[in-house]
This record gives sequence, C-alpha cells and structure tokens, in this order.
Amino acid sequence: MTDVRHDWTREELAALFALPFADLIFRAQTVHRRYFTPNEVQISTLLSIKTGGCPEDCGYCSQSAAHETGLKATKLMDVSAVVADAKAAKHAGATRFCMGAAWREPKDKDLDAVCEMVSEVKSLGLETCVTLGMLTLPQAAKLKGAGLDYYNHNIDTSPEYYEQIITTRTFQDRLDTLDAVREAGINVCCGGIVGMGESEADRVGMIHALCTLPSHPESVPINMLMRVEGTKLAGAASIDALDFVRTVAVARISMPKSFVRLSAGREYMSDEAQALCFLAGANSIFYGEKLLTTPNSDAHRDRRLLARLGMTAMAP
Ligand code: SAM
Ligand code: DTB
Ligand code: SF4
Repeated sequence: MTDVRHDWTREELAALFALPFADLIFRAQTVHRRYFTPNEVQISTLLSIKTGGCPEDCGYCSQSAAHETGLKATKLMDVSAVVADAKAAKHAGATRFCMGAAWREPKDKDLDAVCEMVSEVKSLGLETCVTLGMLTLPQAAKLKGAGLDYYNHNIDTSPEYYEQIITTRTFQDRLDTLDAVREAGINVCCGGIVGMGESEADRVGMIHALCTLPSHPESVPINMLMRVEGTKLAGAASIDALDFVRTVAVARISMPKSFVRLSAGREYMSDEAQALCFLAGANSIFYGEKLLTTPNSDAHRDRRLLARLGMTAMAP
C-alpha cells in the first residue's frame, strides 16, 4: 500500500501532532528515506521583482499598503537586472530562482515582462518559480508557455483562521488559483505560516487542507512568521521551536513525495532547531541574504551548517 494519501482526516493529523516527539520524528524520517535521498537539500534563491504597495491586507506582510512598515514601494524590475541576480544566485549554488511580486494579481503587460524573465532565467539552466498573486487559467497557461516550473501560492493558514489574517481575498480564491496552476501543468508550491497566533487545531487544519488536495503540492513551504514592525502581527508571540519542527514532520508524513521547504524564519532559529527540521523531513531551503523584504540566515552560516550536518546541495 502506498502511503501517498489524499484522505487524511483531521483526527489522524492531530494524533500525529500529539505523538511523543521522538516517535513523530522517527516516523517522519522513515517516510522521508522511502522517497528521498537522505542528507540532500534543494536550494532556491528568492528575489522580490516588485516590492511593496500591495492592495491586499495580509496581516503578516511588510508589503501591504494597509501597513506602515517604512518599506519603499518599487516598480517591476528590468529583465536585465533580474537576469544578473539569477546568474549570481546560480553561481552561489542555487538550482531554483523564485521571483515574487507584491500584486493582488498580474496585469497583462506585467505578465508579459514576467514571462520574459522566466524564459531568460530558465535559459541559464535554473528552475524557475514565481509568486504573483491570483491567476486565471489563461495567465497560468502563458507562464507555462514561457517555461515556468513552479508557481508559489500559499493557503497561509487553516480555512477557519484565514479571515483573521486576510480579508481582501478568500480561502476559496486561493484554491481557485491553485486549480488554474495545476491545470496549466505547472508544479505547485503551496504551504503556509506558523506563529501567527493560530491554535494547534489551525495547524492541523492547514496541513489537512494541503494533504487533501487532489494532488499534493510538489513543494510545501512552511514559514515561521517574520514579525515586521508596522504589520498587524508585529506583536505575535513567538512559537516554540519544537512545535515548528512538529509541523514540518506532519507535513512530511502526510505528503511523502513533496519537498518540504524550511522557509521564512531560519534567521530566528538556532542551528540545532534547523537540524531538527531536516531530521523531521525538511529538504529544501531559501539561500541568500534576503527573503523578499526580510533578512534570511546568512549564506556563510548556511554553508557551515550543511557541512556540520554532512548535508549537500541537490543537483539540478
Ligand atoms: N503577493 C503574492 C501573494 O501573496 O500571493 C506573492 C508574494 S507573498 C510575499 C508569498 C508568501 O510569503 C505569502 O503567501 C506568505 O505565506 C509568505 N510571507 C509573506 N510575508 C511573510 C512573513 N512576514 N513571514 C512569513 N511568511 C511570509
Ligand atoms: C514562501 O512560502 N515563503 C517565501 C516565498 N514563499 C515567496 C516568502 C517569505 C517572505 C518572508 C517575508 C519577507 O521577506 O518579506
Ligand atoms: Fe500582497 Fe502577497 Fe503581501 Fe499579501 S502576502 S500583502 S498579497 S505581497
């Protein structure tokens, strides 16, 4: 019997969260080794190609126009500048280049420019990923035509907690975009954030929404909230690192073939906490000094950490 299932119940996932820590990690590591080469990590680099001034009101985000964060809004970058950054990322060891834009959805003219970026970055031999907000099927098809490998669009949290975080688009809107991306034949990168004041039941609900999708996302980013001054969630209580590790483990067990990405928040984590995340089945990270607008764990520290753990970067 395969353990890739789409019929997980919330009760089953809650029971995983409640396991003694070592039992949970043992299970996650066992599943991980069934589907992946152990000790290998996929490395992506992020670039914000259009920063700030976003009309959405996501409570965590430095880029929402609803927040006074002191972030300077920029126009869409030139294709040549993006390509220069992608070359540098490749040189530093990334195999995937992820471009993010602070839009509710892309306008046609902007989408044309992003398609050009995608095909240029792809021609460097990098995998491509973009996150541009909501998409229609024709827009997704256009990106696919340009050679896009992955589209990132997170559900962010459980369906129940969602309205506490975002009011300008619905959970269903997110699912509709994911459907369009899937139908266009693009790999789906979809996960969420922990540390936004959600309950454990909400973490169960978030993983449940992901692992009961008709196809599991190929990539599942688990972000720890980056608390940004001026955002609605600036004062959120920090979460227990072990609860974060548990979320990674439950994602690994419930979506065995997906890359689980240890995303935002590594900056806040000790090397030991990150090592536990890898042990729990995380096998993808963002590499580079910045995420989109907030600091990332620095590249020097990452190289040292991977070396200390005997881990290597995955070949493209
Ligand atoms: N505007 C697009 C959208 O929201 O679909 C793309 C960019 S958006 C920054 C991509 C994802 O990054 C969000 O869905 C959220 O999950 C994550 N993110 C944004 N700000 C974050 C923060 N402060 N801490 C952790 N994750 C964050
Ligand atoms: C995802 O899940 N995490 C990345 C990526 N997808 C686009 C973004 C993290 C952003 C963290 C906050 C910032 O740097 O603005
Ligand atoms: Fe805009 Fe994306 Fe930030 Fe939401 S997460 S405010 S959609 S940039």
